[in-house]
Amino acid sequence: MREKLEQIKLEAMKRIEASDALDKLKDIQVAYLGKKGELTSVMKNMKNVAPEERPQFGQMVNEARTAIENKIEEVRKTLAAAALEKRLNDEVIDVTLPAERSVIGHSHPNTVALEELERIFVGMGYEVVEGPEIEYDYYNFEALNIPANHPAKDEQDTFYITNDILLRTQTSSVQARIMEKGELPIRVIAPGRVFRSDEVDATHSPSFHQVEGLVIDKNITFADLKGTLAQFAKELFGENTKVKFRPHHFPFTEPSAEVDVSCFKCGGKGCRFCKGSGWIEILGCGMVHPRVLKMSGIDPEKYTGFAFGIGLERIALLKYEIDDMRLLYENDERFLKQF
Ligand code: 2NL
Repeated sequence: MREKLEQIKLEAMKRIEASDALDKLKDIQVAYLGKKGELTSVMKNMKNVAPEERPQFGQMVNEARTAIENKIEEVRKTLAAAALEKRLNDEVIDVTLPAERSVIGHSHPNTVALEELERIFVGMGYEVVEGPEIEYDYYNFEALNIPANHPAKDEQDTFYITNDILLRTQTSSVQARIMEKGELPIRVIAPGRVFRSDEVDATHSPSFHQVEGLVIDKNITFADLKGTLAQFAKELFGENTKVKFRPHHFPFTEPSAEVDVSCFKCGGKGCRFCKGSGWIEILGCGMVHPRVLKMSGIDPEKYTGFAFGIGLERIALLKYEIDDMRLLYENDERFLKQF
Protein backbone atom coordinates (compact mmCIF):
# COMPACT_ATOMS: atom_id res chain seq x y z
CA MET A 1 0.00 0.00 0.00
CA ARG A 2 2.82 2.35 0.93
CA GLU A 3 4.59 1.73 -2.33
CA LYS A 4 1.36 2.20 -4.22
CA LEU A 5 0.79 5.51 -2.44
CA GLU A 6 4.31 6.66 -3.16
CA GLN A 7 3.91 5.70 -6.79
CA ILE A 8 0.60 7.58 -7.11
CA LYS A 9 2.20 10.64 -5.57
CA LEU A 10 5.21 10.58 -7.88
CA GLU A 11 3.10 10.04 -10.95
CA ALA A 12 0.75 12.88 -9.96
CA MET A 13 3.68 15.23 -9.42
CA LYS A 14 5.10 14.38 -12.82
CA ARG A 15 1.80 14.93 -14.57
CA ILE A 16 1.22 18.23 -12.77
CA GLU A 17 4.67 19.47 -13.70
CA ALA A 18 4.11 18.50 -17.33
CA SER A 19 0.68 20.08 -17.63
CA ASP A 20 0.66 23.13 -19.88
CA ALA A 21 -2.95 24.33 -19.66
CA LEU A 22 -5.34 25.23 -16.84
CA ASP A 23 -8.06 22.85 -18.02
CA LYS A 24 -5.61 19.92 -18.11
CA LEU A 25 -4.57 20.79 -14.56
CA LYS A 26 -8.20 20.68 -13.52
CA ASP A 27 -8.52 17.16 -15.04
CA ILE A 28 -5.49 16.02 -13.10
CA GLN A 29 -6.92 17.44 -9.89
CA VAL A 30 -10.12 15.47 -10.43
CA ALA A 31 -8.21 12.29 -11.37
CA TYR A 32 -6.26 12.27 -8.08
CA LEU A 33 -8.20 14.23 -5.51
CA GLY A 34 -11.77 13.98 -6.79
CA LYS A 35 -14.48 11.80 -5.26
CA LYS A 36 -13.50 8.94 -7.54
CA GLY A 37 -9.86 9.97 -7.65
CA GLU A 38 -6.96 7.65 -7.04
CA LEU A 39 -5.99 9.05 -3.66
CA THR A 40 -9.55 8.82 -2.48
CA SER A 41 -9.74 5.17 -3.45
CA VAL A 42 -6.55 4.50 -1.50
CA MET A 43 -8.26 5.94 1.55
CA LYS A 44 -11.25 3.73 0.90
CA ASN A 45 -8.95 0.69 0.90
CA MET A 46 -7.80 1.44 4.46
CA LYS A 47 -9.31 -1.88 5.54
CA ASN A 48 -6.41 -3.68 3.83
CA VAL A 49 -3.94 -1.95 6.10
CA ALA A 50 -3.10 -3.52 9.43
CA PRO A 51 -5.04 -1.71 12.17
CA GLU A 52 -1.93 -0.57 14.04
CA GLU A 53 -0.53 1.00 10.91
CA ARG A 54 -3.67 2.81 9.98
CA PRO A 55 -3.03 6.15 11.80
CA GLN A 56 0.41 6.45 10.27
CA PHE A 57 -0.86 5.42 6.85
CA GLY A 58 -3.71 7.92 7.09
CA GLN A 59 -1.20 10.62 7.84
CA MET A 60 0.82 9.63 4.79
CA VAL A 61 -2.22 9.82 2.55
CA ASN A 62 -2.97 13.26 3.94
CA GLU A 63 0.60 14.38 3.35
CA ALA A 64 0.46 13.08 -0.21
CA ARG A 65 -2.84 14.93 -0.67
CA THR A 66 -1.38 18.19 0.65
CA ALA A 67 1.73 17.80 -1.50
CA ILE A 68 -0.38 17.23 -4.63
CA GLU A 69 -2.65 20.14 -3.76
CA ASN A 70 0.29 22.46 -3.21
CA LYS A 71 1.91 21.42 -6.46
CA ILE A 72 -1.32 21.95 -8.38
CA GLU A 73 -1.70 25.40 -6.82
CA GLU A 74 1.88 26.28 -7.67
CA VAL A 75 1.57 25.20 -11.32
CA ARG A 76 -1.91 26.78 -11.54
CA LYS A 77 -0.46 30.13 -10.49
CA THR A 78 2.29 29.90 -13.11
CA LEU A 79 -0.14 28.89 -15.86
CA ALA A 80 -2.66 31.62 -14.88
CA ALA A 81 0.06 34.24 -14.92
CA ALA A 82 1.19 33.04 -18.37
CA ALA A 83 -2.42 33.07 -19.66
CA LEU A 84 -2.95 36.60 -18.38
CA GLU A 85 0.31 37.70 -19.94
CA LYS A 86 -0.72 36.20 -23.27
CA ARG A 87 -4.15 37.84 -23.14
CA LEU A 88 -2.67 41.23 -22.36
CA ASN A 89 -0.29 40.86 -25.28
CA ASP A 90 -3.04 39.70 -27.65
CA GLU A 91 -5.40 42.50 -26.69
CA VAL A 92 -2.94 45.31 -26.93
CA ILE A 93 -4.58 48.30 -28.60
CA ASP A 94 -2.40 50.44 -30.77
CA VAL A 95 -3.82 53.87 -30.03
CA THR A 96 -1.69 55.36 -32.77
CA LEU A 97 -3.60 53.48 -35.52
CA PRO A 98 -5.96 55.69 -37.59
CA ALA A 99 -9.62 55.33 -36.52
CA GLU A 100 -12.08 53.51 -38.79
CA ARG A 101 -14.20 56.05 -40.63
CA SER A 102 -17.81 55.85 -39.40
CA VAL A 103 -20.54 55.76 -42.01
CA ILE A 104 -22.39 59.05 -42.05
CA GLY A 105 -26.04 58.85 -43.06
CA HIS A 106 -27.86 61.15 -45.42
CA SER A 107 -30.96 63.31 -45.11
CA HIS A 108 -34.02 61.53 -46.47
CA PRO A 109 -35.54 63.10 -49.65
CA ASN A 110 -38.67 63.82 -47.58
CA THR A 111 -36.55 65.72 -45.08
CA VAL A 112 -34.75 67.66 -47.80
CA ALA A 113 -38.11 68.58 -49.39
CA LEU A 114 -39.66 69.50 -46.02
CA GLU A 115 -36.72 71.74 -45.10
CA GLU A 116 -37.10 73.49 -48.46
CA LEU A 117 -40.86 74.05 -47.91
CA GLU A 118 -40.25 75.29 -44.38
CA ARG A 119 -37.58 77.67 -45.60
CA ILE A 120 -39.97 79.12 -48.20
CA PHE A 121 -42.94 79.59 -45.86
CA VAL A 122 -40.91 80.75 -42.86
CA GLY A 123 -39.47 83.33 -45.27
CA MET A 124 -43.04 84.54 -45.82
CA GLY A 125 -43.62 84.87 -42.09
CA TYR A 126 -45.26 81.52 -41.35
CA GLU A 127 -44.79 79.63 -38.11
CA VAL A 128 -44.20 75.85 -38.16
CA VAL A 129 -46.59 73.98 -35.83
CA GLU A 130 -47.00 70.34 -34.89
CA GLY A 131 -49.69 68.24 -33.24
CA PRO A 132 -50.63 64.67 -32.27
CA GLU A 133 -50.71 61.79 -34.80
CA ILE A 134 -53.33 60.07 -32.66
CA GLU A 135 -56.26 62.43 -32.83
CA TYR A 136 -59.89 62.88 -31.87
CA ASP A 137 -62.48 62.38 -34.59
CA TYR A 138 -63.59 65.93 -33.73
CA TYR A 139 -60.35 67.70 -34.82
CA ASN A 140 -59.74 65.42 -37.80
CA PHE A 141 -63.24 65.53 -39.25
CA GLU A 142 -66.01 67.37 -37.46
CA ALA A 143 -64.19 70.68 -36.89
CA LEU A 144 -63.33 70.62 -40.60
CA ASN A 145 -66.90 70.33 -41.76
CA ILE A 146 -66.59 66.67 -42.65
CA PRO A 147 -69.95 65.21 -41.55
CA ALA A 148 -70.56 61.79 -40.06
CA ASN A 149 -71.80 60.32 -43.35
CA HIS A 150 -68.83 61.53 -45.41
CA PRO A 151 -67.03 58.76 -47.35
CA ALA A 152 -63.62 59.84 -45.95
CA LYS A 153 -64.86 58.71 -42.53
CA ASP A 154 -65.40 55.18 -43.79
CA GLU A 155 -63.45 52.52 -41.91
CA GLN A 156 -62.05 51.52 -45.29
CA ASP A 157 -60.15 54.80 -45.46
CA THR A 158 -59.41 55.72 -41.85
CA PHE A 159 -57.60 53.81 -39.12
CA TYR A 160 -59.81 54.03 -36.03
CA ILE A 161 -58.47 53.31 -32.56
CA THR A 162 -61.82 53.71 -30.82
CA ASN A 163 -65.12 55.18 -31.96
CA ASP A 164 -63.87 58.73 -31.57
CA ILE A 165 -60.07 58.34 -31.61
CA LEU A 166 -58.14 57.71 -34.83
CA LEU A 167 -54.84 58.12 -36.67
CA ARG A 168 -55.10 61.55 -38.26
CA THR A 169 -55.79 61.47 -42.01
CA GLN A 170 -54.61 65.07 -42.53
CA THR A 171 -52.65 67.64 -40.54
CA SER A 172 -55.64 70.02 -40.71
CA SER A 173 -56.37 68.58 -37.28
CA VAL A 174 -53.36 70.52 -35.98
CA GLN A 175 -54.72 73.70 -37.52
CA ALA A 176 -58.19 73.07 -36.09
CA ARG A 177 -56.54 73.01 -32.66
CA ILE A 178 -54.71 76.28 -33.42
CA MET A 179 -57.93 78.00 -34.60
CA GLU A 180 -59.71 76.89 -31.46
CA LYS A 181 -57.12 78.71 -29.32
CA GLY A 182 -58.46 81.94 -30.81
CA GLU A 183 -55.17 83.82 -31.13
CA LEU A 184 -55.55 85.79 -34.35
CA PRO A 185 -54.21 86.38 -36.90
CA ILE A 186 -52.96 82.90 -37.82
CA ARG A 187 -50.19 82.17 -40.29
CA VAL A 188 -48.95 78.60 -39.88
CA ILE A 189 -47.79 75.52 -41.72
CA ALA A 190 -48.41 72.12 -40.14
CA PRO A 191 -46.09 69.39 -41.45
CA GLY A 192 -46.42 65.82 -40.28
CA ARG A 193 -47.22 62.17 -40.78
CA VAL A 194 -50.75 61.20 -41.72
CA PHE A 195 -52.43 57.81 -42.13
CA ARG A 196 -54.92 56.35 -44.57
CA SER A 197 -55.96 52.79 -45.04
CA ASP A 198 -54.46 52.48 -48.54
CA GLU A 199 -52.78 49.57 -50.26
CA VAL A 200 -49.10 50.14 -51.03
CA ASP A 201 -48.26 50.90 -54.66
CA ALA A 202 -46.03 53.32 -56.61
CA THR A 203 -48.10 56.33 -55.52
CA HIS A 204 -49.85 55.21 -52.30
CA SER A 205 -48.82 54.28 -48.79
CA PRO A 206 -50.83 53.83 -45.58
CA SER A 207 -48.58 56.41 -43.94
CA PHE A 208 -47.28 59.51 -45.69
CA HIS A 209 -46.59 63.17 -44.94
CA GLN A 210 -48.46 66.38 -45.48
CA VAL A 211 -47.65 70.03 -45.15
CA GLU A 212 -50.80 72.04 -44.66
CA GLY A 213 -50.91 75.81 -44.54
CA LEU A 214 -53.46 78.10 -42.90
CA VAL A 215 -53.79 81.87 -42.91
CA ILE A 216 -56.58 83.69 -41.08
CA ASP A 217 -56.83 87.45 -40.73
CA LYS A 218 -59.08 90.36 -41.60
CA ASN A 219 -59.51 90.93 -45.35
CA ILE A 220 -57.79 87.77 -46.57
CA THR A 221 -58.97 87.04 -50.12
CA PHE A 222 -58.50 84.45 -52.84
CA ALA A 223 -55.98 86.90 -54.37
CA ASP A 224 -53.77 86.42 -51.28
CA LEU A 225 -54.00 82.65 -51.76
CA LYS A 226 -53.08 82.92 -55.45
CA GLY A 227 -50.18 85.29 -54.80
CA THR A 228 -48.83 83.14 -51.97
CA LEU A 229 -48.93 79.89 -53.92
CA ALA A 230 -47.56 81.51 -57.11
CA GLN A 231 -44.57 82.77 -55.11
CA PHE A 232 -44.19 79.37 -53.42
CA ALA A 233 -44.15 77.59 -56.81
CA LYS A 234 -41.48 79.96 -58.16
CA GLU A 235 -39.25 79.40 -55.13
CA LEU A 236 -39.68 75.63 -55.24
CA PHE A 237 -39.52 74.94 -58.99
CA GLY A 238 -37.84 78.03 -60.47
CA GLU A 239 -38.53 81.66 -61.35
CA ASN A 240 -40.36 80.85 -64.61
CA THR A 241 -42.92 78.51 -63.02
CA LYS A 242 -46.56 79.37 -63.73
CA VAL A 243 -49.52 78.24 -61.62
CA LYS A 244 -53.03 77.26 -62.70
CA PHE A 245 -56.02 77.05 -60.34
CA ARG A 246 -58.63 74.46 -61.30
CA PRO A 247 -62.00 74.54 -59.47
CA HIS A 248 -62.38 71.60 -57.12
CA HIS A 249 -64.28 70.55 -54.03
CA PHE A 250 -63.13 70.06 -50.44
CA PRO A 251 -65.56 70.04 -47.52
CA PHE A 252 -63.37 72.44 -45.48
CA THR A 253 -62.88 75.17 -48.10
CA GLU A 254 -65.20 77.20 -50.31
CA PRO A 255 -64.33 77.95 -53.02
CA SER A 256 -61.72 75.22 -53.46
CA ALA A 257 -59.12 74.60 -56.12
CA GLU A 258 -56.42 72.22 -57.20
CA VAL A 259 -53.19 73.86 -58.26
CA ASP A 260 -51.01 72.80 -61.18
CA VAL A 261 -47.54 74.15 -61.93
CA SER A 262 -46.09 74.47 -65.40
CA CYS A 263 -43.85 71.46 -66.02
CA PHE A 264 -40.36 72.32 -64.80
CA LYS A 265 -38.88 69.73 -67.18
CA CYS A 266 -40.26 71.01 -70.49
CA GLY A 267 -41.41 74.48 -69.42
CA GLY A 268 -45.01 73.66 -70.38
CA LYS A 269 -44.54 72.38 -73.93
CA GLY A 270 -45.49 68.86 -72.91
CA CYS A 271 -43.17 65.93 -72.24
CA ARG A 272 -43.04 62.43 -70.77
CA PHE A 273 -42.72 63.87 -67.28
CA CYS A 274 -45.98 65.88 -67.40
CA LYS A 275 -47.62 63.22 -69.59
CA GLY A 276 -47.81 65.65 -72.48
CA SER A 277 -50.05 68.16 -70.71
CA GLY A 278 -47.40 70.73 -69.75
CA TRP A 279 -48.88 70.88 -66.21
CA ILE A 280 -48.22 68.99 -62.97
CA GLU A 281 -50.67 68.90 -60.06
CA ILE A 282 -49.00 69.79 -56.76
CA LEU A 283 -51.61 70.71 -54.14
CA GLY A 284 -55.18 71.45 -53.09
CA CYS A 285 -56.37 74.69 -51.53
CA GLY A 286 -59.24 77.08 -50.94
CA MET A 287 -60.83 79.74 -48.77
CA VAL A 288 -61.55 78.38 -45.30
CA HIS A 289 -65.25 77.41 -45.15
CA PRO A 290 -67.25 79.83 -42.94
CA ARG A 291 -68.63 76.83 -41.06
CA VAL A 292 -65.07 75.72 -40.21
CA LEU A 293 -64.29 79.19 -38.84
CA LYS A 294 -67.54 79.31 -36.85
CA MET A 295 -66.96 75.84 -35.38
CA SER A 296 -63.64 77.04 -33.92
CA GLY A 297 -65.23 80.18 -32.50
CA ILE A 298 -63.94 82.58 -35.18
CA ASP A 299 -66.47 85.08 -36.55
CA PRO A 300 -66.61 84.58 -40.37
CA GLU A 301 -68.10 88.07 -40.71
CA LYS A 302 -64.89 89.58 -39.32
CA TYR A 303 -62.24 87.11 -40.42
CA THR A 304 -61.52 85.16 -43.56
CA GLY A 305 -58.68 82.84 -44.45
CA PHE A 306 -57.16 80.45 -46.90
CA ALA A 307 -55.70 76.98 -46.52
CA PHE A 308 -53.75 74.54 -48.60
CA GLY A 309 -52.57 70.96 -48.37
CA ILE A 310 -49.40 69.61 -49.95
CA GLY A 311 -48.39 65.95 -50.15
CA LEU A 312 -44.74 65.95 -49.11
CA GLU A 313 -43.85 62.65 -50.82
CA ARG A 314 -45.40 63.96 -54.03
CA ILE A 315 -43.10 67.00 -53.92
CA ALA A 316 -40.05 64.84 -53.12
CA LEU A 317 -40.85 62.42 -55.97
CA LEU A 318 -41.33 65.28 -58.43
CA LYS A 319 -38.33 67.31 -57.36
CA TYR A 320 -35.92 64.37 -57.42
CA GLU A 321 -37.61 62.59 -60.34
CA ILE A 322 -38.20 59.42 -58.36
CA ASP A 323 -40.88 57.26 -60.01
CA ASP A 324 -41.87 54.95 -57.16
CA MET A 325 -42.94 56.10 -53.70
CA ARG A 326 -41.90 52.76 -52.16
CA LEU A 327 -38.25 53.76 -52.65
CA LEU A 328 -38.85 56.51 -50.09
CA TYR A 329 -39.74 53.99 -47.39
CA GLU A 330 -37.07 51.34 -47.97
CA ASN A 331 -34.26 53.58 -46.70
CA ASP A 332 -31.63 51.81 -48.76
CA GLU A 333 -28.53 53.87 -48.13
CA ARG A 334 -27.44 53.49 -51.78
CA PHE A 335 -30.71 55.18 -52.78
CA LEU A 336 -30.74 57.85 -50.09
CA LYS A 337 -27.22 59.08 -50.70
CA GLN A 338 -28.12 60.19 -54.24
CA PHE A 339 -30.12 63.18 -53.09
C1 2NL B 1 -55.06 68.17 -50.67
C2 2NL B 1 -56.03 69.15 -50.12
C3 2NL B 1 -56.30 70.83 -48.50
C4 2NL B 1 -56.88 72.21 -46.65
C5 2NL B 1 -56.21 71.13 -47.18
C6 2NL B 1 -57.60 73.17 -44.52
C7 2NL B 1 -57.31 73.27 -43.18
C8 2NL B 1 -58.13 74.00 -42.39
C9 2NL B 1 -59.20 74.64 -42.89
C10 2NL B 1 -59.45 74.52 -44.21
CL1 2NL B 1 -57.82 74.08 -40.73
N1 2NL B 1 -58.64 73.78 -45.01
N2 2NL B 1 -56.78 72.44 -45.31
C11 2NL B 1 -57.63 73.00 -47.49
C12 2NL B 1 -57.72 72.67 -48.83
C13 2NL B 1 -57.04 71.58 -49.35
O1 2NL B 1 -55.60 69.73 -48.94
O2 2NL B 1 -55.30 67.61 -51.70
N3 2NL B 1 -53.96 67.93 -49.99
C14 2NL B 1 -52.96 67.03 -50.44
